Amino acid sequence: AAWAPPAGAMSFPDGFVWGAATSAFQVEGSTTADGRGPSIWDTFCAQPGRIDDGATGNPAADQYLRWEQDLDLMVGLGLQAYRFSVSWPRIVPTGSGEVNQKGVDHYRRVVDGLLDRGMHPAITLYHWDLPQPLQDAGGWTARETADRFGEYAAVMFEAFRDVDATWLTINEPKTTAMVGYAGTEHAPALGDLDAGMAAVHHQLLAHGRAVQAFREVGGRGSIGIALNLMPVYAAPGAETAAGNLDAAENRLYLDPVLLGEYPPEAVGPGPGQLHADAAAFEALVQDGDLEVISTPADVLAVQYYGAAGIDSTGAWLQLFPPSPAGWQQVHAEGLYETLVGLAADYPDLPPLVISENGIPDADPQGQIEDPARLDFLRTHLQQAARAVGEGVDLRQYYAWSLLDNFEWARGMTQRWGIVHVDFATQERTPKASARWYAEVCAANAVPS
Ligand code: GBH
Repeated sequence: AAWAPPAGAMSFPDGFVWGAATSAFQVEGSTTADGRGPSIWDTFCAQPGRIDDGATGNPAADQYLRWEQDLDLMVGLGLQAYRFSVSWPRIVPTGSGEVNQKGVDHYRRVVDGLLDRGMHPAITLYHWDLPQPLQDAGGWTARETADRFGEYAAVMFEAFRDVDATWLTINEPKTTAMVGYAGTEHAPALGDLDAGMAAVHHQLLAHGRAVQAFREVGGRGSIGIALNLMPVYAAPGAETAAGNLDAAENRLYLDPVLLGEYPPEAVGPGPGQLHADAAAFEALVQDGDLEVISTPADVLAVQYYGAAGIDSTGAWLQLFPPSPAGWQQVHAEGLYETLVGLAADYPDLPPLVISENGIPDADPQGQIEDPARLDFLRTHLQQAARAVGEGVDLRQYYAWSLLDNFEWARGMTQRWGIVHVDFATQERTPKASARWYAEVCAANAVPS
């Protein structure tokens, strides 16, 4: 029989941390302020036709100027943590060399503002806004970019050595590699699968270098990578294809980080595999790289949006209801399966964080009453609680997103916030889901 939630509330363990997430390019605006250099997303947005409504990173949700008000907004909702990302081109405007102190100072104010309000900072170092000069030198196809990331990460760890933060190194290396390098929907839109495979390896290497730098600096708090995971469901007779797709979508990132090896099934000519040049991929991996990538981290951050289905030919199937984001198949139980599957498959699994989970508004014009989002959050949190009840060590949860914001190629036409933003005035209004989520934070439980 299908699992059903209990009649009463589902509690989370004492000390569980409740928050919401954003990323720099999606909310900050002020893209030339205080010495910020250009990023690949500034370049991409300037190319006609890339962004549905022609939006750019300016002003987005204007958080570079409105950060203090947004911190107060979160306090008002009873949030205990804020996951934001640091814009690399604010810290190192050319991607290498000189550090821009004004950029560091901005995030110092934000972090101190969080601490003053009793909130926990979760700081992502890379959420897709690569400094353009590094892209000009090959971007993530170039091994040197991992070195540059390690240097930038060390700058941040030094500057925030005193802070008990949750550091997340790279946000969704899969998306950058497969949508930005192999594909063309995201910057830098190379459309080259071999470039995508290089971007996989070099981002993971960058993650490992950052973990090493964190240990060398002796930073407080914890560190890990943020991976978007997707349970794969097989049509009858499609078990091999489903295993391949799981390797390509999930284990290609999990196994090197947690086990120090790449899954051989990820790349090949078969259904569900990445049809890339396996020998070329192997040639990227130098002696010692997998040891660096698997440097033990403190947390694994999971971003969960939905599930995938596949048939024996490798065709993707729509097995679950689509969200207003066409790519998203809503399947709350898949979150439970993902969490317990991680615990079962990886013996040295560190504590887990859900660093993103959410759904867009049904109405692209925006809405305050958002019953579908409330239902999405409720059912996913019930599945998270179910996994915790079975022994999964889950410590933190972040809704995506705190605010309506710049949704990449969808521009401002797809709204993911639990808080509505009127982009004409930048006025913030909590949606029904935010008011409900405030109850969750206060009770440390999902109400029945
Ligand atoms: C997250 O990625 C991101 O971390 C976050 O920044 C983003 O706002 C959020 O999702 C909502 O989208 O353009 O048709 O090629 C989730 C995984 C992978 C989903 C890339 C969208 C692009 C689809 N994303 N995918 S398409």
